[in-house]
Amino acid sequence: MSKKVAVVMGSDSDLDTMRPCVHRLQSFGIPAEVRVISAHRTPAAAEQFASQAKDNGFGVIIAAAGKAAHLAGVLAAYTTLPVIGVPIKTSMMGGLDSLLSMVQMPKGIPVACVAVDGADNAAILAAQMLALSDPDLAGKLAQFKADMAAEVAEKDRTIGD
Ligand code: RP5
Repeated sequence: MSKKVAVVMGSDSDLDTMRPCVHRLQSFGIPAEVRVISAHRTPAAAEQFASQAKDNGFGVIIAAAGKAAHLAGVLAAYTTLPVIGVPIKTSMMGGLDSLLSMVQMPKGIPVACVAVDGADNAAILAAQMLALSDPDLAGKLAQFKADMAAEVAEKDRTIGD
């Protein structure tokens, strides 16, 4: 079985956006643990979670937050695990505030940031990271890409019908 992926979000209001992430991880058979931890409202919990994540069996952390979206960066500060950030869409410029808060990390503490509301891609990227040391998962990812390509090819074939 592959390592666990943590899907951490800054608020339960992020959950609907992040459901596709959890479902995608499940579709690959990756155990996911969903948490609500805020960089600002529960900073001690953020530190504790990230500091212990590796020892607790996690391989990747996915962190979703909106507005002053510091969660991914704060978690990354306390772990050597890869952290994938998902900026959540807001009423401010479609979530550009979240994106910039997440992606503009200082040198030395990277966050791999996907698109605004890019929950599905965060799961796929996490799977690709875990697949480096998990041949079974690598096979599932190869099949996933082949299925996707076949779907597009079928649309290409039938679009003019
Ligand atoms: C962020 O602020 C959360 O990640 C969420 O996207 C946003 C709003 O949070 P709530 O005020 O709805 O709890 O911390």
